[in-house]
Amino acid sequence: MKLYTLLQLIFALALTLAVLPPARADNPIIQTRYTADPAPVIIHGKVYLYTDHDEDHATWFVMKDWRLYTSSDMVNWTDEGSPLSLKTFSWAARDAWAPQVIQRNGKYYCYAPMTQKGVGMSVGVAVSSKPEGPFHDALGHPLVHISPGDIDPTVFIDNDGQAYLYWGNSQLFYVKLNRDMISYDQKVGIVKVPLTAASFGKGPGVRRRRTLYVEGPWFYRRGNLYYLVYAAGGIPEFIAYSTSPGPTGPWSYRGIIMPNHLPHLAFTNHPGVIDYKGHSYFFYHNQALPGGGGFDRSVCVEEFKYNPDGSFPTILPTDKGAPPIGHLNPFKRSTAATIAWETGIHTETYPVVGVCVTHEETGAYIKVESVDFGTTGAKSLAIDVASGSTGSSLEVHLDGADGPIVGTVMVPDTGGTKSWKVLHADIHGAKGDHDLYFVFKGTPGTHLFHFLWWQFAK
Ligand code: FUB
Repeated sequence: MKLYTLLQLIFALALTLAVLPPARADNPIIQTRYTADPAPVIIHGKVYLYTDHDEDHATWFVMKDWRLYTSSDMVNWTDEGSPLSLKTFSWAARDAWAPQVIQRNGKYYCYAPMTQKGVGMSVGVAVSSKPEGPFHDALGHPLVHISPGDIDPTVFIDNDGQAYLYWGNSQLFYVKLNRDMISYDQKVGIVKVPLTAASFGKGPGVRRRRTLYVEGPWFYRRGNLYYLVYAAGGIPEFIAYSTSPGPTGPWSYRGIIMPNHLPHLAFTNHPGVIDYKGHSYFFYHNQALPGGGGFDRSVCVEEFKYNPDGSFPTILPTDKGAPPIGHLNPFKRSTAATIAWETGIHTETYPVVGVCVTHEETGAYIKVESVDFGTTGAKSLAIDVASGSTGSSLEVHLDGADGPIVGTVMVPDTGGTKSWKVLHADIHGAKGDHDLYFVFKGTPGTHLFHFLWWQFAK
């Protein structure tokens, strides 16, 4: 190749890299904590994603509270804190496992499994007047307990108003919930679903596994078809599904949705499926975050399309995740805990102010994806921070933590990390649609400042 042609090629490549949008890597969608067992639900036009929470450095399931994240664009997730925990249930000993929340009569009901003191796994129900909680134990005792496999409740209200709760590990049960959502039809009682190869696939036959069904059922209806999507096959688990013409069966095994033995998947998996703004989404968990493992898992999401007959395509885990389905409006106040991707930060809930970003060190950043500054652009930025030290700043970059800088807010000592102050900076060159990066700068090795919310002005 002639030197001239080679130079042309290098120049063309450099130009292409310069104009390419930044590579997206948004899975796992929550990076500030290990999260598992996603339970998404649409409330007030937003996706409310309830998860459980694996404690750091766990060598078994060490899970004490449930977490909530919300999004209206599928890429920026706002940490809403912990709406309930084991402390919500006086009878709970440990194991805050896979929950699901549903709305009825202006109230929100959270069904959650946990170990009942001296008994074993049981399913409780908590209620709140707000989806963000706090939730309160509705009964003071479990809603159901029938076997050691009483985990992973999934709840659904059918078109005729009848609500169903399915659950179970190795065995599958359901009850017909009464309209109060905290009791069930005692005449029907707890129904054990027959696990047959036709309904749930032929299993390995070892121990009790005559079918593929293991745990983590996710029950819903789409058109006239009822779906049970579940963790299957033993360890490592894949995700499979069955469908039925009615809410209580007969179920027909339909195949595998997400195989196992793929990079970053954990030995468990757990589905959550929703349709939102004309798109279909499949939530699951893996172990892809740094330090991750089978007991330090992370929730992910993929967009998919049902086949015309309502069957699922194969869905493979990606590190890209789902594309954005909207733009974030930077001229409306956003909490600092609204994050598409981050490195080096934590989120904490503080009395009075709520969830904020903490413990950020120099170089840490928050990425907020697909932010539309419009054609006139932003002229200034306001941030609410609390700091006990001097010499820190928050840099505002576009399209990369080292992308063009459009402003810097100097952060003085505000009187301590409980003393909140709104600070301003001029912004230059923030127009159009960009990924926004807040980069924390200050003395290396020290915690800089707490960051509560931000808002641009035109
Ligand atoms: O997270 C604890 C348990 O692991 C869940 O209840 C199961 O679905 C599995 O993901």
